[in-house]
Formats: sequence, C-alpha cells, structure tokens
Amino acid sequence: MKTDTPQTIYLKDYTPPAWLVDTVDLDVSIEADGTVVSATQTLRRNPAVADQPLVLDGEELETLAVSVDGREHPYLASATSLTLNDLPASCTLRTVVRIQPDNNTRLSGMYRSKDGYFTQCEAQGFRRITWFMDRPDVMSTYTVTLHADRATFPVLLANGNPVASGDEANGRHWATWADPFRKPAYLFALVAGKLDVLRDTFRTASGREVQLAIYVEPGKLDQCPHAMAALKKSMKWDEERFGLECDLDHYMIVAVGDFNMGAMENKGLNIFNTKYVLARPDVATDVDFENIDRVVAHEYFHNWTGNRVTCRDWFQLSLKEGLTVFRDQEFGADLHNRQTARIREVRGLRAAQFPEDAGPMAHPIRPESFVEINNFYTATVYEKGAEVIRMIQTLIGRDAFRAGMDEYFRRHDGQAVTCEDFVAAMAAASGFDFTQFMRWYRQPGTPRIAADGFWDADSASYTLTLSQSNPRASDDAPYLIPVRVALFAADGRLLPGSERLLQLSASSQSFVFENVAEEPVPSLLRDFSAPVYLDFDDTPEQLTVLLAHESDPFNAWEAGQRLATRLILAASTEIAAGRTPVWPASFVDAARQLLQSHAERGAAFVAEALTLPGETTLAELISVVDPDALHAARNSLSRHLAEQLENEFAGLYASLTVSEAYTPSSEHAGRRALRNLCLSYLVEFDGEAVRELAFKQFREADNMTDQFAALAALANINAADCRQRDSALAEFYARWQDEALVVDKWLQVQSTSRRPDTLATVKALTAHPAFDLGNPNKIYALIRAFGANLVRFNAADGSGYAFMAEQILALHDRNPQVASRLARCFDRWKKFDAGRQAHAQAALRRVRDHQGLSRDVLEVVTRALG
Ligand code: 0A1
Ligand code: ZN
Repeated sequence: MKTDTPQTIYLKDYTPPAWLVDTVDLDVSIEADGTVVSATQTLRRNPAVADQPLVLDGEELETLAVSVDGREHPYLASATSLTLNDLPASCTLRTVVRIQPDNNTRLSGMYRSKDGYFTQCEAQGFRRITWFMDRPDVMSTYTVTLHADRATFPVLLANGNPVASGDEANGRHWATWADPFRKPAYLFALVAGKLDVLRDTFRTASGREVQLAIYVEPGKLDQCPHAMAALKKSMKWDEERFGLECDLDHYMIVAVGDFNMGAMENKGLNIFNTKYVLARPDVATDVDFENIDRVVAHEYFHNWTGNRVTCRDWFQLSLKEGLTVFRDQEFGADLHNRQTARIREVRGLRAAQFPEDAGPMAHPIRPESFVEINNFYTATVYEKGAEVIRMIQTLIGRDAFRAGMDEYFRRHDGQAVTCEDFVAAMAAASGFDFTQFMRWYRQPGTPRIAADGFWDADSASYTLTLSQSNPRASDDAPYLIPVRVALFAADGRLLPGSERLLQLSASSQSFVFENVAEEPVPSLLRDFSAPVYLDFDDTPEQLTVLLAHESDPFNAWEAGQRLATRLILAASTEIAAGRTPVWPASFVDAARQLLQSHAERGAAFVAEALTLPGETTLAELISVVDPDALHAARNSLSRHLAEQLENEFAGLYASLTVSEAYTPSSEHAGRRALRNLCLSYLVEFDGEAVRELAFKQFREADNMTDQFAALAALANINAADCRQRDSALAEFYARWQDEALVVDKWLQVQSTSRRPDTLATVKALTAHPAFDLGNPNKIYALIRAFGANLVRFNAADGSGYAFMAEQILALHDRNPQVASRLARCFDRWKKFDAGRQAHAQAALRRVRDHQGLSRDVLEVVTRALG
C-alpha cells in the first residue's frame, strides 16, 4: 500500500452535489472468485448547481463495465474516482464491478466474517462496494437483489421490505429487497449468511404492526431475548417521550463478531457488534445488559435522528450523534436509575472526552477540517455533543425542547441538514436566542469556570461571581453556560428559594441571592449542567455537608469526588517527594456514613460514591504527571479505607447477597455493585482469607457480574504467587473459551491489571490462541485497554510505548480504523516527564516514518507529534 499525500477536507469548502441520484438498483452476486455488483443509477443534474462532470467515488473496485442509457460511454478511472463527461441532463448509468469481500480486512464496505457477508458503509464504505457519489447529501431509493449459494448463505437481507425470492441454477438462490425511504449511501446494508433468527412484533401507537427480527450466529438464540426486549422498550419510549413512531414494516438487527465499532443504524437493517446484542446472565454482566439497552435504543433512535433527518456532510456528524446519544442517555435514565446514569455519563466524559479536548486531537463537536473522517467518531462528537444537546434542553426546558424536536421534524423530514438547522428549530419553538450558544459548536477545549462566593451578613445576601475561560479556544469570547445552583445551610438544609438556573454569558458575572440569613454552602453545576471544569475553593467541611445532604445526587457524588481528588493529588506530591501520605479521619468518617446509608440512598449510588476517581481523570488535573506516584497515592487511599472500614466492608459484603434469581434490574444490579465494591476494598489487604473469599465467589457465582468481579479482584493481586489468582484465570478461560465475548473479558482483566508484570502478560497473550489481530474486539480488549492502563502503559523505560508502536504497525495496513484508535493511546504523552516524553516521541516517530502508513494513523500521529 502506498501513502497518498493526505488531503485535508474543510467544512468551508462544502458545495452541493452536481448530480442527484433518484434510484439505485443493485444486483449483488456472491461468487467463489469474488462478488459482482451491478449498479443501475438514475441520475439528473442538480438544477441548483452549474454543469459539472459526474465524478463517482470508489475504492478497491475492479471495473468490468460502464454504460449510459444502455450504451458504452467513455470514462476516466483512477484508483478512487470514475469521471464521466458529456452526459445528458438525466440518464441511467450502469456500472459492473467485482469486489473481494473475503480479502477485506478493514471491515469497511462488504466483508466476510465467520458465518457470512456483512457490510459497514458509514462513513465512506459504500464506495468500496460500487462506484457512487458517496456523500450523505445524495439521497436515493434503493432496490437490491442478492444471489448466493443457498446452503452456505440461506439468509439474504437488505434494507427495507422483502419483495420476492427464489431458486436459481447450481444450488443458488436470490432475494430482492426494496427500501421505500430515500437514504444516503452510508445507511445501505446487506447480509448473506447462515444465521438463526429470533422474531417478534411491535404494534405502534397508531396501530401498525412492525415485524422485528434479531439474526445471530447459529446456537446463540438464547442470548437474544434481552436485546429484543430493549428494542421494544425503545420503540415505546420514543413514542411517549418524543411522539416518534417506527416508520418501517421490518426492523432487523444482525449481530456480527467482527465489527470496528459498536453498532450501525442502517435503515431497517441494523448491524451490531455481538457485544451489544448477546447476553445471558452467566455470560454478561449487569453493565453489559445496560449497555445493550442503550446501544439498541441508540440505533433505533437514529431511525429518526440520523435517518429520516440526516447530515448534509460529515462535519455535521454531531447533529445525529450528539442528539442520539442524548436520547439514549435519557432512555437509559428512565429505564434504570437516573442518578447513577448521570454519574456514569460524567465519569465517562471526564475519562475520555476531557483528555481528548486537552490533547492533540481536540476538535469542536462540529469539526472544521479532517483528513480521515473515521478519526472523528470521537468522544467529543458523541459525548460532548450530547452534553450540548442537554444544555439546550436545560436552557429552554423540557417542554420547549420537545416542541423544538417536533419543529425539527416538521421542517426537515427527508432532508440532509446542518447543526444550525437543528438549533434554528429549537430557537423557533422556544423563542430562545442561541446566537451566543453556537460557540459550543465551534470551539474545542473544555471551558473552566472559576467561582467565588461572598456572604454579606448585614444585607443577608450571597454574591456568587463566576468567571469563564477556555485556553484552547481561538479567541476569548464568552460562552453561554447554564449553571444550576443551590445553597445549603451548614446543617445540610436546602435554603428555600435558592435553587436557580444561572445563565453565565459574560467573561465574569455576579449573581446575588437575597434573604440568605446564614453563611451558605453553595452547590454549583448541579446535575453537571455544563461540560466544564469548576475551580472553586470549597472547604472539606462544605464538601462533606454536600456529600451527606445535597438533594441532587449528582452533586452529592461530585462532592465526594472533589474530596477524594484533592486528597489523592496531595498524596501523589508527597509520595513523589519520598514522604508517606496522611489521610484525614474526616474522609474515612464520610465514607463510613455513606456505607451506613446504603438502604436510604440506594446501593448503586453508594457504590458510585465510594469509587475513587480514575487515574486518567486525575492525571488531567496535574501539569506534569508522575504515573507511579499517582497510582501509589490512589492505591494508598483505597488501602487506607479498606483498613479503617474493614468491618463495614465485610459486614456489607455478607449482608448484600441477592438471593433471588438473577435479573439485571437496577435494584439488584446496585446491590451487586456495592457488594463487589466491598470485595475490591477487602482484597486491598491481601491475605489468604480474602483470597479465599474472592475465589469462593468466583467459583460459586451463578452470574457473570459476580464471577467477573471476583476475577478482577484476584487479577489485581500483586503478589507473584497467588494460587487463587492463577486458578481463577485458568478456570475462567477453560470454561469460557468458546464464548468470544467472555474471552474478551478474560483478556481485558489481564491487560488492565495493576500488576507490574502486566506488559509481559499482554505480550504473551498476543501469541495466545485466544487473541486474533483480525478481530477488533480482541484488539480493544487486550491492546487498547492496556493503553488506558495509565501506570503500566506509561512505564518509565518506554516499554509500553514501544509495544504500542509495534502493534499499530502490525495492524495499520490490515485495519487502519482500529490501528488509528490504538494510536490515540498516545494522546497525552506530553503530560509526562522528559524521560517518558523522549520514549513516546521515539515510538510515535517510528510509526509516522513507516513507509506506506495508512492515512488514518498518519493523521493521529502527525497531530500527536505536532
Ligand atoms: N453511526 C454508528 C457508529 C458507527 C460509525 C462508523 C462505523 O464504521 C466506521 C460504524 C458504526 C452509531 O453511532 O451507532
Ligand atoms: Zn450513533
């Protein structure tokens, strides 16, 4: 493969397509020596655009024939484009190409995976199937006929409705599907394979019956009911919350084990990573069950936010992704536990998006340029994008937000639009002026709010001054930031009338609260009302009041995180200076009270509150990170809590057992989460008794949540010789080696272990039969998860960096998208000391200078080095 000089594509260069494609008729014949794709497109010039030749996109296509209106027509073909001149204003173009899906290791376009053929066309995979104007603003009506060997590929699927099917010579068969909805090419899908199917139906609010089907590899039907239930719940929820009904007669989900991402919303034919479909209590954890709910909902919700109304161009990706993540978050919150859902969202945002926004790949939720669009399916576009939508709802209120959604569909159903179009619909429905708010779409970086409070006893008023800044932004104009606030008394009472939604719109602004008769404890950014950093000098006493009494569970949790963060960061400095940290008794007392309050506050909440902030999140708060000191500080606090609260942890561990049959309900899941958290604290104090305790849980668990939690606790034990650890790892693999998704867990639990020999283990595992460089899930579980293991990946001798560079180079040609995701592990290399930086830089240069490096990886490493 040769490296093209990578071209940067700019939003400002957008022009509408010169041609429109009304219909596409595809005939796809899967044969022994490749797949032949005949495409018939009815084309007409776009009346809004000056005459231009027709230029089609293509990649790795073997062109067999090109004709226009039934006659041969001259064309100019390059490796990636097909140009036709002198076309009539409307015409029918037929192209015939051969593709080699069996050799398609990139998993973009049409590819082979175990039991069949699958497609992935977002963002630019359709051009790997046929010559086409592969851009989201070209929308057409598709008809597809598939031909394949009947015995090997009994199931033939495409978007839309089945029209006809039959047998043909040589044991082959065919099926035709027609999709009545116009769609962009990225929503195209087909599947041919040997698959089992679970069927169901859903009756919409207006009484239409939708046929539902989930297709999986043979033998896995008993792992589908949860996904099916999630689909039906999503359909109902979208009717109730947004008045959006399913427009399809057939809604199909197909699960495939080899998939670059989570899932894909192809019209009526979603293709999913098996990870987000398959679940059974003995193989999937509570978190897996919940993720399946969310991802199934996410893809279903795209049918309106993404498919009915799509993106004009790929810069608008957050138009569909931010909005759809917001919708799936809301669905998850309604279905499970709103409080812990919000906590987990923010935890995720801080662990992934904040670092991204501070690193070399920082971009606005609507980027202004890219080299490779696949590099922009990011935490920023998705998760920060969802926060931006959430802020819109916060600013105008839930009812106006719903009216804005109605207005958006009224205006734009069937169109390919921009983020401005969405916001304009919200503005029209609410009367709110979003001019200043649009800054959230245009600037990279996480804004900071510095807060300062002053209570004046004489006037009984409290003045809160908020100042904002964003060093990553291109200028210092202020954002419009919704800041939810409440004031509490020192005894924890909410001060009446103090709950307010402030709109911070200036660089610095003061807000006065009247009738505040005592010095208040302010609670700022309740429910995390904006994705910002908050700099506020709250005292440990104030934070302890909030942790115990704040009625907004998010900010109660946040108070605990702020307390723990300060302690760990200070301890990290102590440890780096060779001193031993001292932990205040007040923190232990607060933790004890939390444990004691689990019945009132909910086990799930308490588990979240007693989970210390992660190392990656903490590292963002330090200018030069010493990963060993940070790791030691965090562990030391865990161990201190374990020592001080041993009785409480042991008592709760014994009392929180769930005796009923397993269900992934939020109540049961919360109890398991807290009980397993207790276990993880107990093993901090390594000793034979706790090893046995964990091993017993591992052996006796009747569900994967408990079994895996015990395995993870054991896998973290540092001692070189831990019989229980070795046995558990060996038994787990022996038992689950045929369940691919469970094997992924086995790999990940080893690559994320804090043991000093983790890199050696990971290296050895790359040669284990369980590992497969062709399967993205395996790479994410073993290699990328290692890259997120702060202390081990950033080893002082550079061994982690050198290993990662090797893996990227081993993969970049085979699967550039996945290799590029590995390259992102280097995002924060400049946060470490000079020695580590030198190692990281050398590793990055080695990758960058590799002959024929893929464009995806090149963009990431160039930005990292720049
Ligand atoms: N649109 C999908 C995510 C997705 C994006 C790209 C893919 O291949 C490069 C695959 C899936 C979603 O948001 O669920
Ligand atoms: Zn999506």
